Amino acid sequence: MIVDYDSNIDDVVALSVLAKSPLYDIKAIVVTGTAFTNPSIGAANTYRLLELLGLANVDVGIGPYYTQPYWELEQFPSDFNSIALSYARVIPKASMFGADILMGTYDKYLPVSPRHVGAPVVGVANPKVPPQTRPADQPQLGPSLAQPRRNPTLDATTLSVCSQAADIYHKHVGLGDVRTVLCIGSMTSLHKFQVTYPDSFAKIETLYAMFGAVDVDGNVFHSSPTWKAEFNAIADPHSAKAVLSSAIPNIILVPLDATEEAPLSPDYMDSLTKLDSYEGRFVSELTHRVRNDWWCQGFNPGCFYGYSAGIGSEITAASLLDAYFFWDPLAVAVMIDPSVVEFEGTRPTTI
Ligand SMILES: [Ca+2]
Repeated sequence: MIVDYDSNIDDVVALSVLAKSPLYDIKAIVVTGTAFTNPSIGAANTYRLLELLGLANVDVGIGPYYTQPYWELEQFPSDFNSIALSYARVIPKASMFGADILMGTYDKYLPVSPRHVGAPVVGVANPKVPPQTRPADQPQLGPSLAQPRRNPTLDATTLSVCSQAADIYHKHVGLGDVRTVLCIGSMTSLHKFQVTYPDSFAKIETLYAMFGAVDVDGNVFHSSPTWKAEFNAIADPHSAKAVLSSAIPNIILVPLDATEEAPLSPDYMDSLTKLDSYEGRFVSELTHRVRNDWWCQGFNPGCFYGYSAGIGSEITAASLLDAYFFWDPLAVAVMIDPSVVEFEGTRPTTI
């Protein structure tokens, strides 16, 4: 299977859980560049996480930096602030305290990987992530964007372990035997695969995705007072609409309606502290750091952010259950044990 993610905190937790399951054989990771993630840093962290998880030979693809229609641009689009991208702009790129350094755990827990991408992210000042030197056998990135150049060949044997996401998808779905995809970020890379290699895309049989909000509010907290948008949906709704309107036979969405039943509750956080494997300690410390630090430093140090309580609210028993959730890990849990949730057999009609 292929995991398509945005290398954020809960993505990393989800992949750590999935890697331990004997039910799935992970062939490749795709790091989408849309929304929160800085893709070259996300890919570098992914290489290191794969080392930790014993998956050092798994391919990593880097998705487009922009949503469509800006996929192929190598320069920052002049009309980026136009209404056309207003939905994408509501999600800022990660800060140095967030996904880029995995709340500071990346140098404590993640082994150094001999594989890494070779260029610093343009436009993101992060003194704690020094520029890396590209080894001669690693792919050259584009001149201004943190993603590989398009591979001119379609031969799987010449595709690098680090290539554009669509090429990596094609290698494993079109030319290989992967039929299952888990998407826990925007659907930008998946849609790029859809339009670049339509015959390969048609071979996908099952898509799991943490996506959407059906009968509950969204979770893009700063987007609008209405809070209707779910993060992965608003990051690239056009790509999502194309993918979800395709002929993939089995599409299993895990929306906010389900994930809101899986908060970082104090009881569950306590249980994480009892994990004694290296991977378990990593997940425990990462989730504790995000629970303790998320939003608080930027808005009101010492206070915790909760949905209903609002930014900078006092920490209460209710707010602890109403802030950060196991969004992406729940999608993995559904893949491993579908009985953890109840299913409704409808497709969303509004994207
Ligand atoms: Ca994610």
